[in-house]
Amino acid sequence: MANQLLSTVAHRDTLPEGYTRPENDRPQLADVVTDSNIPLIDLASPDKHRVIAEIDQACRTYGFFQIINHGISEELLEKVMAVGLEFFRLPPEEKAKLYSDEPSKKIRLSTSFNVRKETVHNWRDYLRLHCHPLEEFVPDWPSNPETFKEIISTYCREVRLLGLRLLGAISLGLGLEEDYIENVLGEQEQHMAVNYYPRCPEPDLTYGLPKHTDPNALTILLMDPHVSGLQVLKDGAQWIAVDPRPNALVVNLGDQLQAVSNGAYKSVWHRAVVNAARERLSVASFLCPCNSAVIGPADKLIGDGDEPVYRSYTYDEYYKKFWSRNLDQDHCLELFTGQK
Ligand SMILES: O=C(O)CCC(=O)C(=O)O
Repeated sequence: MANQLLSTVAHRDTLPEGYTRPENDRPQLADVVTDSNIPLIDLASPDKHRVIAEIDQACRTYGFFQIINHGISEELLEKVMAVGLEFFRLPPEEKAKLYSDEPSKKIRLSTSFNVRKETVHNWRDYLRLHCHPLEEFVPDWPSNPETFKEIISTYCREVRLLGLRLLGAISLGLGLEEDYIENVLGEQEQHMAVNYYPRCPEPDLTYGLPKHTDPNALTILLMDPHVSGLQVLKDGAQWIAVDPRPNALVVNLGDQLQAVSNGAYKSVWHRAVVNAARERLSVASFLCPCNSAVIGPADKLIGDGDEPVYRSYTYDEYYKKFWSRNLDQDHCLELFTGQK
């Protein structure tokens, strides 16, 4: 129900019922560190081989990296953030028109992750949009704020081109043909989550989003330039904060690239924590294989005695399995190990 949206009510000094995590599952914010080695890759560098090598290294070690000089203008990034915030500040009756807690709906304003299934909620509202092909979906996107459709569709177009370019570099880094991954993933869908995390009275007790990996191929995240919140798990043990850098985008690998790379690349565990003083917005763009794409380790990567870690499956099978579970359960890809 739309009255579950966090962005429509004022919050006082304690968490409402249903948001407090059990003691053994809290963010332990004092244990989170910053890491000055988080890979930062300049996509405009004239040394293309070096860019590919840096991306390869980042995918093997961290499973994510930040990019600068990616070709999307500062002005557009600012407009996307501004129109996103404007959307969440609309009056409740306007937002209620788009509310749904049905995960299969292609355009929906919702809250937490999967309110129908989960036992503890997350401190997040989100607008979920399907974005490709744009002509098919844009007519049903919010028409309030008035500039929303134009700004977000321009961003979607640019972010898709950027994503395809990155997939080419990732293929080359794996020693595959430049178009290998793009061909495997087929005519990719593109989804967007505009995440809004209101100020939270007790950020130590809850999450904006609990630890999860992304089920898709590649995620490009535009973060609020002023408020931190994204944290990633390094070496399976240490949470590190990914502080925003001006005009940078964060790229993280999803489960499908871990499968294609036969486990050489990591689909990184990440989470969003919330903040007592500031609201925060992030815009995640997901490149997703087409439903019928058959995913599995690339043949070239399982020669020379390397056994396939994952069996082949269709993305449709994977995506249904992902949404039938809780976000923070074990890695969904673990259910797809075995022979090709
Ligand atoms: O808000 C963030 O920093 C993370 C968002 C995210 O992980 C997601 O939308 O899947």
